[in-house]
Amino acid sequence: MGNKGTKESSAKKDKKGGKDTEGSEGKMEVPPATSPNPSNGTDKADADIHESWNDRVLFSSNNDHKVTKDDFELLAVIGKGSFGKVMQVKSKTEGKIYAMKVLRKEAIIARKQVTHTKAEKSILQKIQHPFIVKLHYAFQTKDKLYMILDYVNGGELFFHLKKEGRFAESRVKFYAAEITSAMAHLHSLGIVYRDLKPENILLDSTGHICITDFGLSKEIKEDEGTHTFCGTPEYLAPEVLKGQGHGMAVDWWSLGTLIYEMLTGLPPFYSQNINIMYQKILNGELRFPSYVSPEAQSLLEGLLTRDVDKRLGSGPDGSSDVKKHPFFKDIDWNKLDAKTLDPPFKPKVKNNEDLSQIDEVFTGEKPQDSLPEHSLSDTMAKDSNFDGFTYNGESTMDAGAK
Ligand code: FS9
Repeated sequence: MGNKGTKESSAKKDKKGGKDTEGSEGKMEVPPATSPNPSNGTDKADADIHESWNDRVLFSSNNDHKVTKDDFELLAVIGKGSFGKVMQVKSKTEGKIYAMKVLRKEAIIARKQVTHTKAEKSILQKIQHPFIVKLHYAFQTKDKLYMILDYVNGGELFFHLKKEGRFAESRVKFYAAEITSAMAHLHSLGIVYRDLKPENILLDSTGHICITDFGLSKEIKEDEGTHTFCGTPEYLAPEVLKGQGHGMAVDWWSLGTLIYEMLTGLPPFYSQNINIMYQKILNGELRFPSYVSPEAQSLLEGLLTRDVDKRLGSGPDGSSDVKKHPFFKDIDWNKLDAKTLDPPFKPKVKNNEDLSQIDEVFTGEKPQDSLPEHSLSDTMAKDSNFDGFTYNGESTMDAGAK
């Protein structure tokens, strides 16, 4: 299998250097309270990368062991971009399969994604949620940042949607509820996801939702300090297009577009022509095929309300307003979060190492942690970017692990 014949995965698009690739600047926005350094891409922010990165996020059986890249056997490439790549790896000490995201510091600095990279790491580190990917370890070498994440192998939700055209409403309800639960949790921590779209949502091997992509690295943005948008806009709220805000409500709008697309096969304001799509998002009429139930239509009218203050989910207790909507009336939210509701569809994967849902563009590639390690001291410019880093000639995580 793979993504052939469908809209390409964001990873594949990036590999091909397509312009309308990945969505925009960082996906996660940390509110000022938890983000002491909102000035993106500054030298100060660059310096912080190094200090805040190395972490054993969860404890392994051997608490004294410093985790390094040498603890992982590289199995396959599963995603690739100009910032780095994502590989399926196997822990030599635990025997467990993980996804290892490797990012080149140089590229992150050059594309001014330092703040977003750090936000992704610190947010993932904080979050424990059944439908959000878990970050197990973070470490670095002189040139690269590493994140060891759950390996999730049921395929992109997008891939399954394109294959099947559209989903039955009961199936949409299940996915929508799991995503709503994840958004509610993020919002409760003051985090706006900002990039809810089918490419960023995977299924795990049992068919539950797993949101894996938390910001950064899927660049395309020239400058993270501004909020211009370069990608395709179909899931963006009108206020984002107008540059008028990035509050929690943008996630409820995006959830609306996603639910609409799962129900009908296309986003609500879609056009192949990007300019027309912009206009439709700003002014287009919301219309439904007759097979969409009244409850679903009502939910979508609520979520796809252009006036931010009137949008479903924008109230003081926004998440519970969404959860209480009649569309979700038969969802037991406690059972949902406990993963005791039976997923409506089980991905055809044999086991945790099964790569059949991953695009062979990547899996055909020899896995190596290569991209020649440039010396960061090669140029003065790079040096100054890293001023203040606690780097001491041998990466803390690399020490003793040549
Ligand atoms: N288990 C399986 N697949 C995962 N994927 C979701 C993320 C995808 C990805 O990161 N693609 C990508 C990465 C870059 C980067 F620069 F970061 F390297 C650039 C462009 C695209 C890969 C497939 C996954 N994620 C966590 N666990 C997972």
